[in-house]
Amino acid sequence: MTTAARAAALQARAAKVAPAIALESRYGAHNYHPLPVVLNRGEGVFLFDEQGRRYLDMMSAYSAVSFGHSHPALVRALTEQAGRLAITSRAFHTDRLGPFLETLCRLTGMPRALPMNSGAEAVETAIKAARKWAYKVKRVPDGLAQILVAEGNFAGRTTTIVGFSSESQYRDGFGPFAPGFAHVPFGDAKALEAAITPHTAAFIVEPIQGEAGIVVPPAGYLKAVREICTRHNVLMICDEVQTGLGRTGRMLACDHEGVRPDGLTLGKALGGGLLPVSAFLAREDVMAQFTPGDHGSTFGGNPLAAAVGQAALELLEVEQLARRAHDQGEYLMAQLGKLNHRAVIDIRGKGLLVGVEIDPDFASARTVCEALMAEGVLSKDTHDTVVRLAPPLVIEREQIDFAVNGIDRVLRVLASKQTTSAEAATA
Ligand code: IF1
Repeated sequence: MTTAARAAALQARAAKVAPAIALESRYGAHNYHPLPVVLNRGEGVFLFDEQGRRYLDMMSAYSAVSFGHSHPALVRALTEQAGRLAITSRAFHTDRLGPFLETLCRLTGMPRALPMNSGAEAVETAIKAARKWAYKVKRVPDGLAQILVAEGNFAGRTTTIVGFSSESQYRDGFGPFAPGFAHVPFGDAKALEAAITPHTAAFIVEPIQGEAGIVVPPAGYLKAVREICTRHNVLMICDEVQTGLGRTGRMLACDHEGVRPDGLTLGKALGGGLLPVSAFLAREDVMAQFTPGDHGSTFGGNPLAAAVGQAALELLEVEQLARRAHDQGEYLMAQLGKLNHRAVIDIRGKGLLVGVEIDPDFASARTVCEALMAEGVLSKDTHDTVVRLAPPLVIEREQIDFAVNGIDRVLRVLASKQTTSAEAATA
């Protein structure tokens, strides 16, 4: 049975037992292929399904739930603010936005921040800022600004952004796409320098590529990119929507190499795992390109998002969660390193952003994730072969042990099934 047929059978079986899945299937667009589990409660690192089964969350909503599900301090910040003032638009000032922006700038070392909602909106904001800076400051001829992006990038799902994706599925059927983007190999500083022209406005790059399969560039890459961009007057814009806010063991993944980008996008965990909050941060002359009316968003910088964002940043700092992600990430990598399975062809990442690459001849990462679900561990595959392990930063060591033991059991069972079927085939 093909993977698709097996998945359909799994989905059909799940839909039979779960009305929620049947309703989703009947009334929703089928733009995702979720695991057949219906969650109805989250608490810390745990998620619970409708039957009360408990799961260890090892993907924290693609790193949006770094603080754990429904963190009490963040829920309190949300409910108190929601009861006082939630949405005002930016037509007026509020008492919440300024302090949030100040904290955001202080913790990232960037001078200015523009609040948005989704990560893609922060990236789109970065693109607009870079282009306008190129025309007004670098004096690139109008309409000719070019932005370099890395092969394997993932920066969101808008048509501009998927227009520069290297993943055909994210592009198919959605053209025509915006011009003005060119690809360079990820991790190759020389190729970046060779691609720069007088019209190059910026290089947008994830310090570690998430969706591409937790791809860590060679040591020194970010520093080399910084030097090249400075020398060629090209903006270095780091997309830290996935890697930022402590996830890789430092406040920003750029901090591992002491690199300060000219622009930075944040999202996901900035909303405390409770609501969408993102931001584009940049140096003064870049952010100065936005004058009143140039750019905006109905919900961007609303007092509810600012209050929750502020509480999330304070929690990150007070509980030293970046440090914790470093320490727990080292422990996770050490425990994974003890796995003795031929199916595991690579284990990579930084902090609590880890990918376990599975030999496709052994099983798909999706199959491993489905089996992990039965072990009480929820994770997500990326690019067919990589199991993503990105738990909440508040995870404890015994919970890491539980996840690694689950992976060990799953790989053992899958291996024994393979042996049995191989023996049957030769009998
Ligand atoms: C999906 C993963 C994918 C991002 C980076 C911007 C955005 C993302 C580095 C846009 C979003 C999400 C989107 C989600 C799956 C997930 C993801 F890497 F996190 F696992 F796709 F690669 N920059 N990543 O990772 O942020 O607009 O979604 O808030 O689209 O399926 P967004």
